[in-house]
Amino acid sequence: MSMLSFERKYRVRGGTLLGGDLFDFWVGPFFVGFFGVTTIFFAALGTALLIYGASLGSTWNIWQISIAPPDLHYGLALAPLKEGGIWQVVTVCALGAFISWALREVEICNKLGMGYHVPVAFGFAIFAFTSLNVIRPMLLGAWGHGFPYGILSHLDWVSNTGYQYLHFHYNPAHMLAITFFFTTCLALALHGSLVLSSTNPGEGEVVKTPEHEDTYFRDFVGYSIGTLGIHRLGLVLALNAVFWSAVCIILSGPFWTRGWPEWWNWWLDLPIWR
Ligand code: UQ1
Repeated sequence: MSMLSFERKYRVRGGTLLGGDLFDFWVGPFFVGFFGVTTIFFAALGTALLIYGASLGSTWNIWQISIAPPDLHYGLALAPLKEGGIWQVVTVCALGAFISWALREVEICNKLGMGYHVPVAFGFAIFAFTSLNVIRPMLLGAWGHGFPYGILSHLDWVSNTGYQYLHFHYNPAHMLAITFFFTTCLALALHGSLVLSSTNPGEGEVVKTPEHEDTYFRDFVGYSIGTLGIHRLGLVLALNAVFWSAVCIILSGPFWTRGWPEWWNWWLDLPIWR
């Protein structure tokens, strides 16, 4: 592996949050750590439970397998394993694995003397999952409001939940989230294409510098955000996309129960029309 000579210098002891030196080692290219062990534990247990749940179901068709949350009448109680309990334990395993993964990222940041941008960014993704299957179900009073673990079934859940609010595109937080997703795509398309164009100038030509990249955008739109700036912009756009997605689903149900188009009546209800 070509990076090994560089990595040797950074494969340093310490920086762990828990377990001290006990799990402070690598397996091949992978850092283990206490949270590497807990990630494997939760991921293995969760996967085994999903396979057990699938074995109780009526199909092995990968698209159709679904592990459903408990019926609404169980509220926020624990349900029997075969009646949504598997979903509940899998949800705990998923959170255990996701949070372990984030903390393992923190330990690696510590070793390398880096900022915590990567685990913080991943934390937004964990927040999105938590919004759907923990925060919103708790606010609504039943685990049955979570989405099922299945490829097609979770898509059906998204569709049904959307139509429950008549037209989800009128949800203002959903509008913001979509706009951030699209703008993230635009920014990465501009950035990826700019970097490739300057590093692939053509047969026999020298690779171009960041000054060429700045100049391209100054010529093109009169402004260059810079090589560090474009990555800051990309991160801010991507995190906002995830954040507003979480907000838009938490609003739906706990804070707004009618159709989203109706929410816009606040505009027609402004006293200025009277
Ligand atoms: C940009 O200005 C820039 O700085 C040189 C980059 O860095 C390599 C980029 O990737 C992009 C896409 C831009 C242009 C971005 C804006 C907001 C004008």
